[in-house]
This record gives sequence, structure tokens and C-alpha cells, in this order.
Amino acid sequence: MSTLIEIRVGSDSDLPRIEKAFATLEALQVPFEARVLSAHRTPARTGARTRELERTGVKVVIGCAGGAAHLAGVTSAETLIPVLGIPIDTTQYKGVDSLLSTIQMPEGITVGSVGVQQAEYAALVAAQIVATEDPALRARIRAKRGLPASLPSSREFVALAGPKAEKPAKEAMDLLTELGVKDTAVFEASAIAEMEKAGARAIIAWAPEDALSRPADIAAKTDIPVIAAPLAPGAVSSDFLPRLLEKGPIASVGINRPKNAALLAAMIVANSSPGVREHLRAHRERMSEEVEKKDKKLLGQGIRKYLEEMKK
Ligand code: RP5
Repeated sequence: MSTLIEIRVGSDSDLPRIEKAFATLEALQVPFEARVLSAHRTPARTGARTRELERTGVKVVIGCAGGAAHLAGVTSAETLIPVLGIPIDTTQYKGVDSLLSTIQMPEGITVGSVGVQQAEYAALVAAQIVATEDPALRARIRAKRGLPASLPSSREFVALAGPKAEKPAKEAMDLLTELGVKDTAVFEASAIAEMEKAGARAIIAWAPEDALSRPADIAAKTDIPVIAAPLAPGAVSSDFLPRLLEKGPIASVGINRPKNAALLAAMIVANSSPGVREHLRAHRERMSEEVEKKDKKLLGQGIRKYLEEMKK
């Protein structure tokens, strides 16, 4: 069977530290391939392989690195296949450096990160993404996780879970609509049976400081991939993201990035929807063009005039 999940590490020293990911996928009989591809040491080889991915049948990429952990991010910049990240533990910062450099992506390019070294959660979320199109795998995952055997339906539908997030929910829904995912709805976080019945292919769960455990609480009761969307009005404590991620299996986007949550959900849907993938491609092209335009303007005007205009 062809590879469905590619697990790439920045160094082979990462391999023993994520052994649980391999064991989880082997137990679930999901074909995967592991690669050593560094964002910094082999950028050309990494980029070339990434640009090939959409033609290979790979459905999810897991990027795993430590320190300046850019592997998942640079991968996502060059593919429309969903990318998850595993931040590797580090001696000096206990992996917080890896976590932040994996998860805090700019708007428009998205990575769903697990917590530091949570390789098993990453493998589970990746398998759950693959399973949205594979009922037999879905049944194996539900059995492994002790979820009821009855298989929920699955269609091009994204659920948004949790109240008190009207503005981010609107931003996410508007973007999903623009990307061709027309079917979306907001649910109470406890309405998991309803989200399953509605056929959700992904759940976006809002996680403000006072409800940080919400995404993991939802993920504990369903095999639908849960994308955490952390929200914070100002500075957060250093344990904000580690607390959000400690109980997985969830994949989180960066803080206050509702559009990146929507993008990740759309990428999951796009695995079986060429139409949504084309919308994603066009969205990415528009974004690149906007940045290029700014660069050309800056080159043309020079820094002083550009800054002056920015301050107006
Ligand atoms: C990162 O630097 C790798 O992903 C690894 O976690 C870390 C150390 O790499 P080595 O020095 O062991 O090759 O790029």
C-alpha cells in the first residue's frame, strides 16, 4: 500500500525520541515513511520533496524538529497537504523553543502542533485525518481509543465548538466559505454526538485561557480530528500552550490565528475535494502576490517614504 503519512525529522537524532509515533501507526496499520529532511541543512532537498507530495498520495505530513524548529513550517509553506508538528525536547528550554517555533506560524500558512514530544498524539491525529476518508481505519482507531463502535458519518462539513468566540468564529467561517467549504456550524462544546451525526470532517475548538482544556475534552470523546484554536487578549504565561496541549490528541494552531485553524480544516477537507484544494491554491497565490507587491513597493520607494506612508 502507498505511503499515507510522511514523518520527517530534522536530524536522525530525533528518530528514537518519536518512536511512539511509529509504533502507533504500525498498530493502526497506516502505511508511513520516515525521512531525514532538514529545513536548514538540506533546504533544497526538503523543498523538492515537499513540492512532490501532492502527486504521491501522502495525506498528512508530520514535521519533527528541535530548537529553531522550522521543519513543519517550511513544509507547510510548500504544500496544501495538512502538516502537523512535533516539537522536540531541548536541554536549555525544555522544548518550549521548539514548540513556539513550530506553532506560532504567520497567518496564511498553518501547522497543527502537538505538545513537546507528544509523538503518539501526532500519530493519532494524523491517522484520524487519514481515517476521515477510510471507514476501516476509522473503525480500528475507534476500537483502539475505546470509542463506541458505531461509525459516525463524514462529509465536507466543519464544526466549530465552543461559545464566547463570535469574532474568531466568524473569521474562520468566512474563510472556510471562501475556500469552498460551505457547510459549517457552531456547536456547544458538549454536543459531540451532534457534531459526529452532522458528519464533521474536522472540529475547530476555541481555547481561551478559561477553557484551555476544551479541545482535549472534545478529542477525548471523538475520533474526528480536533484543531485547537487558542485565544488570548494579551500576554500569556509560559505554560499557556503546554497546558492546552498536555492532554491531546489535538493539533493546535498559534495563538489568535482563527484563520489558520480554518485553513488546516480546509486542508483536511481538500484531501478528498479537488475543488477545495484549488481554492486553497488560489488563496495562497493571492497571499504571495500581496507580499510581493509590498516588497516591490519598498524597493521602489525606499525605506523612508515607505515608513512615512505606513505611519499615515
Ligand atoms: C534540529 O536540531 C533537529 O531536529 C534536532 O532536534 C536538533 C539537533 O540535531 P542534531 O545536532 O542532533 O543533528 O534541527
